Amino acid sequence: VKYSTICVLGLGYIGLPTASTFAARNLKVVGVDTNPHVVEILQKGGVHIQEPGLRALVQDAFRSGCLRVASQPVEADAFIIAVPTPIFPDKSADLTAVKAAAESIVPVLRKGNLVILESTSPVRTTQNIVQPILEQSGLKAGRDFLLAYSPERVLPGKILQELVENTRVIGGVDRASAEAGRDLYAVFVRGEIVLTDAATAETVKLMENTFRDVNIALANELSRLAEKSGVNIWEAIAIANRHPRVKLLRPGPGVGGHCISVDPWFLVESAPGITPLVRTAREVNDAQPQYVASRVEEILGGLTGRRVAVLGLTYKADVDDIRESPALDVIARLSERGAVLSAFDPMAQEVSIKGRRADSVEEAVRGADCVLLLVAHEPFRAIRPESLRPIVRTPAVLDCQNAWDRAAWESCGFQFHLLGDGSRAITWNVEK
Ligand code: SAJ
Repeated sequence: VKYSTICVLGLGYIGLPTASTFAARNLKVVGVDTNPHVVEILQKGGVHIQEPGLRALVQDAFRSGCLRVASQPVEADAFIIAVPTPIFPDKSADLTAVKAAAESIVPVLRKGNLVILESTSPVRTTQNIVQPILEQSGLKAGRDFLLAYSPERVLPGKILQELVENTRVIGGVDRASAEAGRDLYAVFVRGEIVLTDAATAETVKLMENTFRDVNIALANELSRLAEKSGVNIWEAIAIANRHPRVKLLRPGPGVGGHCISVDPWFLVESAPGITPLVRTAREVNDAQPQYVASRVEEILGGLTGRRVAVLGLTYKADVDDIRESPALDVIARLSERGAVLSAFDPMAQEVSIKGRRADSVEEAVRGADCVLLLVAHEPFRAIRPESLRPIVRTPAVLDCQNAWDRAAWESCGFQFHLLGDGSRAITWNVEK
């Protein structure tokens, strides 16, 4: 093994799984986080992130002695930067954490080291931002140390599996750097490892998430249209997707998470004049929570004093992450217009919202005028409408995820509404 000691900067959703996966392959890993709270939790044997399998992996890594945590980088053969790259309120990229991480490597950078940036970043960040910072060490990228960009592409909820199985892209500032990156990740990656240059790898990452954002925006726009034209969008999409070259995504209450709702802005920021499509898709998806709030208003004939029970707060099903969650935006908009809210999410118990936090579905739904399903967590899919009918005040439902069965709700007296369904008929081709 060429690289036997690794320092991973940033122990979040990507850094922690990456650090512990290397440790599981017997590399000596030091995980670094600038948040003392994160370091403390990990040192006490806890894990601050919910992700299937992660707790056990981290605990094994500590037990084997291959993983330890620190608040500052130490000398190592390779450094991996996996810190957040959020956007400022004006939608421009906030590279504060990437810059700080690169600066913290400078004092410990040695000849022959490999540095990899994993954080999703605007195109040319590796060469124009990270490289000059690292070169403050007096060492030159390409000549004295190796530098590459390798985007993470894992899906929250399946991180550990996808980390190993997905195709890994490595973009070097030169060929030797890309090859060095391959040698490092080959320790655990079973998928293909594709080598390219740094700017291409940065572009690839942004394109992937933009592809998804644009397609979700299309689904959202078509779903609004379907409501107007008396069609069920879910039925229409199910049939259109039988075409061998069509793959429409799903409409919903909006796009959240720290990736898809953020990354397209990096492309727009770099050239606003030539990216109208990317920008419009972002705007369509960002307008979706407002659209959902208006649907609830329509269903109830007004919102003032009406009680809305919100099920789901996270940005998508079966994860605990609330970053950029459209559900929180829907709640804010309903409450602005005078609705009285109660909300329940078994995955995100700590979040504070405008309204009451309930501890169960029943508690959230009791006395409600509308049950609003925003996130299709597994336990919500299994809800039996007959158990809720006696405890609501007005039996109305808006399902924004196509998770529930119209016939079952209607048969126990609910007025059932489905986002994107203007037909209000039973569908023939939709699988739930
Ligand atoms: N959503 C829809 N309709 C859909 C699919 C998703 O409304 O048909 C919504 C979800 O509810 C959620 C948001 O979009 O609010 C994003 O969810 P997601 O599951 O599409 O993606 P993320 O953000 O969890 O993870 C994405 C992944 N990118 C792609 O699939 C191209 C993942 O592979 C990346 O690693 C990750 O972004 C990242 O870190 O960039």
